Amino acid sequence: MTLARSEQAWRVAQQYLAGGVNSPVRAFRAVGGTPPFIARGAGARLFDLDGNEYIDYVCSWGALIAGHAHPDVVERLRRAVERGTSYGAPTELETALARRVVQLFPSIELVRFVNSGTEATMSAIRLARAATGRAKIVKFTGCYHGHADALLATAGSGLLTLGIPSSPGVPPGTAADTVSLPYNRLDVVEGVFSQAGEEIAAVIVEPVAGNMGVVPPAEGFLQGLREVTHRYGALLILDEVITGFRLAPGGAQELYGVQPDLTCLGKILGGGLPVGAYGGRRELMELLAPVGPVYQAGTLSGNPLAMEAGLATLELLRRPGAYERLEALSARLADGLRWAGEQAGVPVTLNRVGSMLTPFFTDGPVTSYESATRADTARYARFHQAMLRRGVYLAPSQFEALFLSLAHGEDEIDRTLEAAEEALREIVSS
Ligand code: KE4
Repeated sequence: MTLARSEQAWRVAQQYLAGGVNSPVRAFRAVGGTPPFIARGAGARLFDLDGNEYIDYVCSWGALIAGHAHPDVVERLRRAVERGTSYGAPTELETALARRVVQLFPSIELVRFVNSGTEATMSAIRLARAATGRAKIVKFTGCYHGHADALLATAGSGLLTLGIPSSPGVPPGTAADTVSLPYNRLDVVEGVFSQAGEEIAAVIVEPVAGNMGVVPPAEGFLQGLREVTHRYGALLILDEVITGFRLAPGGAQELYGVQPDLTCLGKILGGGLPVGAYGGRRELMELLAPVGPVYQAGTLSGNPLAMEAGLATLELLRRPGAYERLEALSARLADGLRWAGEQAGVPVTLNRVGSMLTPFFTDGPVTSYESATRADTARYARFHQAMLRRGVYLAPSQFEALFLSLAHGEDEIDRTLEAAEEALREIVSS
């Protein structure tokens, strides 16, 4: 397998793009090696500039649940682009996709489309602060909600003490209002609310964490967040950018039966084109301009091409058996990876919820940020490289999720498990 053309493209990219990429994780720094430059995708496969073929488990970080270049998505986009690409004016397409979201998410009465998950969470937090008149936000360490300043904050020395910036460029004052708590620790959340509940505008949480690797919510955790936020007049924001439409048609809130005040969506919603959204009860959403005073806007928000790709993707998810297929294949992959780890004598803890999963290179359960970060990232890196050489494209970081699409079939799972058995045997001795 050669990566000669990707290596050349990588050299050129670094002359013009910061770090050669438009999002850091794509640079493969956590796993090493040259990132393959992709020429095209088809179904569950990616093809790089050198003609190497990969079974894709990144799926554009979860967005492509229908697989790459699905004919229905391509056809709708082809027809749409001939009518123009953006109008900056209302279209019925936006209404159609918003209506679909409202049908699928009972907690959402009104929707606002934006262009990324970051914009969705940033705007939802502004709305929560306006609705409550409070400033503090509670998030969870290891959860990622995009790169808005207020969310690039991590736990300060004490739990209640001011959040500290997790990136240069975030002013201490901005991070100060963000309290970052340990995921799955409802007791700690209760404690913080008992001390400062009246100051807290909202809790924002990934209902199934995907950004520390997959860490499911502990039994009662989400329900507990719902109860404590309600008790103190704070809002519950579920960041369903990953889980929305993936774990169930109505996302994690359908799966776990929790009704948030606001929901953030993205990825699948745009079918691979730039879309984010946030939504909730009418009384909250009508605080937004132009009805209310909370300002938020966007040149390309509700872009007709993105709306078409989202509508086509959600249509494909309505087909009978779609979620059952994702569940069955994901379960087989997870079981097979666990078995391969046991056979090779490599400790692997496999966390999975639906069609999002992570093999943690660690022994013992992974139920928190602390246990996730005990994983052997160097071993994951060797596994990633060994799988890439065998035509399997995994997330280039231990702390991400692997995603399946409707385009993955038995053959992809068989080939992935064959590659994993060989790769694990190879790394166990290194
Ligand atoms: P974007 O701004 O990247 O569209 O969405 C931010 C975001 C918000 N909420 C959750 C739960 C997310 O997972 C994300 C983005 N996810 C990452 C992958 N872990 C996107 C990949 C990347 O950063 O390149």
